[in-house]
This record gives sequence, C-alpha cells and structure tokens, in this order.
Amino acid sequence: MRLERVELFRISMPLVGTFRTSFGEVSQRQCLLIAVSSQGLTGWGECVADAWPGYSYETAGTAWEILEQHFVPALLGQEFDGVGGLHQRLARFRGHPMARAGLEMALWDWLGRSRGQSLQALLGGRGERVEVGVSVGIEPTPEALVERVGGYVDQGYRRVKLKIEPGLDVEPVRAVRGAFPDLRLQVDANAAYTLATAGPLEELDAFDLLLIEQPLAEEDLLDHSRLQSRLSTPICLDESIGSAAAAQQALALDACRVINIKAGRVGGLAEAVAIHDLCRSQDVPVWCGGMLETGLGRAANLALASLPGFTLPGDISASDRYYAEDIASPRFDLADGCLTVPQSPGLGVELDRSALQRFCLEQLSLS
Ligand code: NPG
Repeated sequence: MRLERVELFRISMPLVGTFRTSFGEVSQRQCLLIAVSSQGLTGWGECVADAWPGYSYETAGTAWEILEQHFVPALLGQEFDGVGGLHQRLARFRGHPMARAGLEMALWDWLGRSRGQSLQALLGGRGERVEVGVSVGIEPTPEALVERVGGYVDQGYRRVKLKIEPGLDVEPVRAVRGAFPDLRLQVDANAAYTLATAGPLEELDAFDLLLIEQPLAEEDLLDHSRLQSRLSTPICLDESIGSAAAAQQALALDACRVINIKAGRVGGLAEAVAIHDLCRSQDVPVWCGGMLETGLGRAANLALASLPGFTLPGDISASDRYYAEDIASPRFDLADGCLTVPQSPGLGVELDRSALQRFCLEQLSLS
C-alpha cells in the first residue's frame, strides 16, 4: 500500500470524574487521533500519550513532534506492505512506542476496512463479548472509596482495581475487602514504592488479591523479583514491559507472574499480540490495560482482549465510566459484566467528525 495522507488531531476530552493515581490527577484527557488515508479509505488510530509525562516519558506533545517530523515522513508516499512493512520502515527510529502504536492502529483500521474484516478477526481474537473490570482512583477516605466501588459493583463490574500509593494502601484495601468479601480485587501502585518502602505490600497478602500491579520502578526487574519472593500475591508488571523481549526477561527472573498488556505502551497491537503469544506459551495470565481511551482505543482494546490468553478481565470499562460524550459511536455499554467486541470492518466504530472538532485543540494534515 501507499499512504497518501496522514492527519493529526490533538484533542482534550472532559472525564466524567477526576481520576487520581500515585503519579497525579486527571480530569481532562488529552491524546492524539491519527487518520491515515489511501485509495479512498481512511483508518483511525489513537495515540494514548497524555498531556504530561507522569505515566511514561511520552506526551501528546512529544508524540506529535515524532509523528510530524519523523514517523509520517518515513511512510508518506512510500510503498510498504501492511503492519509488518510499517514497522520495518520505522525500525531505524528509537523509542516513542505510543506514537508508533497510534499510527499502527490507524493502519489496522484501514486494513480491516479495505479487506472487510474486523480487527478482532485480523488479530485472531474470538467471541462476541469480553468480561471487563474497572479501575478506581485514589479516594480521600476509605468510606468514599467503598462508596465508589459499591457504585461500580451495582453496575455489574465483577473485578475492581484500586489505585494505591504509600500511606494509602493497607487501610483502603482492608475497607473494600471488608465490604465486598467475594469481589475480584487487585491493586495498582504505578511504581510508587521501593524495595525499602514495600513493607505494606506484604500485608496485602491477607486480602486475597488477584495481583499487585507495578509496585516498583519501571527499570527495576531485579527488585521486582526480590519482592515477588516475599509475596504470595502475584506481581503483575505494566510500565516495565515495553516489548516481548522485556516480558521474556521479567518472566525468566520471576519478576512477575502476570502481565498487563497495553498496545500503546509496547509500540502497537502487533507487539501486544507477540507478548500475548509468549505468555500463553508459558501459561502466564495476561489482561488488557487501559489508558482512559476514547471509543476508538476502547474498540481496539476489546478486539485485543478477545484473544484466548487474556484470561483476566481488563481495564476496559463502559463508555459512561469515562466520557459523557465520545468521539466515536456506538458507545460501549456494560451488560452482565461484559462489553461487546465490535464486529464491523476495522475498529468497528465510526468517528464523529463534529464531536472531534468540538474537542480538537490542534490539527495538521500531511501529504
Ligand atoms: O480504565 O482506561 C482505564 C484506566 C485504567 O488505571 C487505569 N490506567 O496506570 O494503568 C494505569 C492507568 C493509566 C491511566 C495510565 C491514564 C496512564 C494514563
């Protein structure tokens, strides 16, 4: 194929509520949308890089720069063969996985539309529905947290992830576990501890958690392995796993026993599938992480989460958990703890150009 035009949009969408993690608070979600056009068809992708570098070094600003100055010029007007060809053309550039993944998602959408196949079919997923969970931000008091979790349980979520940080870990978890003894519960520290401050995480073994996600620094596989030997709860890695090679090393070191897969973090859906395949071959459970995606990214996450190794519910909640108004339709509604995997060609959702214009801060067309 030959890319004729690439459009970049930087958007900002209000979340229905403020979301607090150990690395900061967000009430307005920024990201980039990318449209690739060729042969009269357009594919859409979402680059999940946020306004500021709290979760990762990438931001919407750095992704814009890398796309405009490097990735898009390396592809525009060139002949290349599908997703493999895209990665070959970008192989000489280092890093910037979220920028790479956004462009790749647009290409998957384009490919699906041109072949009349859903992303689910292209990736090798199966089934009409996937069971999903919800991620709950840090709340000021255990009572407020229990109330928030209760609201989600009433909506039908059967797996809840609690954000934790030093000082807001054991007591909030104790309160939620006390109120919901049978709920599937897990926690996420977003790298907020060190081996020296990880004592409270050992106390969490008492609460029958599915996993403890990313307790220590991104680079620190060795200390994760040391910590895992002190815990009976499985450690799950997120930020630390940037590729299938990193996943292989983490598993070999017993630095984790579960992996959170996010296509944006690992440079795209192709690498996400490679991590899935590796974990499946070693019987390591995986689940699909979320980054407050719009309906576009959510559609891609659902297709990915329908692969057979995704045996734990992902952070892929219903549209109303995030946005009163979205830029893609249809919206995703929770039914019996599940969301429906889109079956139409490509991502299987349609972008609403007028909603896009309302949320758009900046746009650029490259051809
Ligand atoms: O449901 O999309 C969702 C949010 C899930 O907690 C969630 N995401 O650390 O995994 C994370 C966190 C996140 C949010 C990370 C925004 C980066 C940006």
